[in-house]
Amino acid sequence: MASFPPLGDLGAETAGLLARLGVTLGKAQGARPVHSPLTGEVIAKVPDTPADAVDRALAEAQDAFRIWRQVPAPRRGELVRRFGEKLRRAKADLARLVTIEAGKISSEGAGEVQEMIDICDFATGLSRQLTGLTIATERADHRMMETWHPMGVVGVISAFNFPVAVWSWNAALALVCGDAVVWKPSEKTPLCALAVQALFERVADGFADAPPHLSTVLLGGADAGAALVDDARVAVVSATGSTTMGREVAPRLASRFARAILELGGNNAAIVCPSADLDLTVRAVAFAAMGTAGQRCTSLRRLIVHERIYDALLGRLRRAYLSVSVGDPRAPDTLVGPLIDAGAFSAMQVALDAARGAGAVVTGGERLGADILPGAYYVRPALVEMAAQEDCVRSETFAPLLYVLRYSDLDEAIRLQNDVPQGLASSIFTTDLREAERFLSATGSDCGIANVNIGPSGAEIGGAFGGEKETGGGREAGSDAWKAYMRRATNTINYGTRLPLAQGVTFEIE
Ligand code: UN1
Repeated sequence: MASFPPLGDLGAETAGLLARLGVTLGKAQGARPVHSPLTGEVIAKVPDTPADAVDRALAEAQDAFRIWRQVPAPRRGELVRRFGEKLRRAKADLARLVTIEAGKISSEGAGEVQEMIDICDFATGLSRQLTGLTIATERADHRMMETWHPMGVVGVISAFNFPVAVWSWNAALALVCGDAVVWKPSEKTPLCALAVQALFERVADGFADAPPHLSTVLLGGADAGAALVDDARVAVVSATGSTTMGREVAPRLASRFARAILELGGNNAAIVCPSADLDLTVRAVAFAAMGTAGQRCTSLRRLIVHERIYDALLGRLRRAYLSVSVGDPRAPDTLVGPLIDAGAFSAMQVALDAARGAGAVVTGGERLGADILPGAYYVRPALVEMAAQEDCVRSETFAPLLYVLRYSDLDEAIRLQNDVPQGLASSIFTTDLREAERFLSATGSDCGIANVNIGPSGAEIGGAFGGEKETGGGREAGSDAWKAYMRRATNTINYGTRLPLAQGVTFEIE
């Protein structure tokens, strides 16, 4: 049975965590209140970074970059390795802070910090593998190669739902690539950012090769993000958030030819085929759609089920939706914590009303515990069965709301899967090799992530993370995503005495 947290305890617990994590909060004027989604209460107040301090921070980050780019990459990797060690020691406290500030259940809070540790390990190894190609040249006595150089200051704009991991994907790579990092976290989760910054500073302070201001946090609303987007001193901006935010940011970055790494909205689907292992599918769908209270970019939002197994699967899913434990995310048996705030709750209700208006059959979706905690937004996840992929299904609602559609042949299912503006993550559940391979082929899923027999969420850091279309096209974390944090130079070297020109061009002067 669901339990809800008591009001009034969280401020003291947060203060204790912040002290252990090394954060001292200033008492600046106009301080911004930080609410915990667990109860809605104010757990701390943080100052916005004033405009003149933002300007100073960008100048200092540039100075840090100029020094850091000269430190050999494996030494840079050593700093990131030590930071990973620090995170291992701080994991329990930081994970708890993630739970209190972002509302994740305990195991997902811990998983998020683990994701930081994993990317630090990955980046440490990468620091010895920043390799360029040697390319055959068409000219005698020439050599052609690529060298990769640090890019500059990397601005990171992150969202509330992954308040620490997404920064770390960017920062760990940027740091081994020789860049300095300036972070504008979500105004909903500044405490997590301050804690990570405090941990990083303690490691960097004890590392002689690290200049000051290698990592900086800017607190505030859209203005602080705009400073990163518009300032010529910021070479790369990695922004995670809604497509609406991306539409603001992308043209401004393009207008100054800055490099953009965009990870925007998703509208992730799973196709369930007649041969699917239903036990596994039910578990995968439950985690992907209800986990993190539906507040992952990769959360499952659309389920496209073959008509032959529709009733069997939906019967099991309805039971899971009605019985899943919603409540205090710190309780060990809770699977679904609160939504981040009132705005998230009302967006979910608007989407549910639109679906009902289109004739949908809705299971769940109601608010829970409002009488005990009027400032917190717990909801029963909603299963929304629809006859067709109506317009309301085609936009992302950041809540535990799963639209269910029926299909009869795979072409139709793939068409439905791709027929949304977003292109982040996707899955197919099947034991039929042909169906699986078709889904992964050029005529299959059009997403940046396409999985077989696992849900669309919960990616490991070893692969490149991101998606196409309105998701923005950026890639972060593993594989060769590091290349976005460096600039490539193509070098051609003539070690002969003649000067042959490319393409056989002659240009003889006397
Ligand atoms: C996000 O929601 O912005 O694949 C990131 C996942 C996580 C990251 C999600 N590793 O669900």
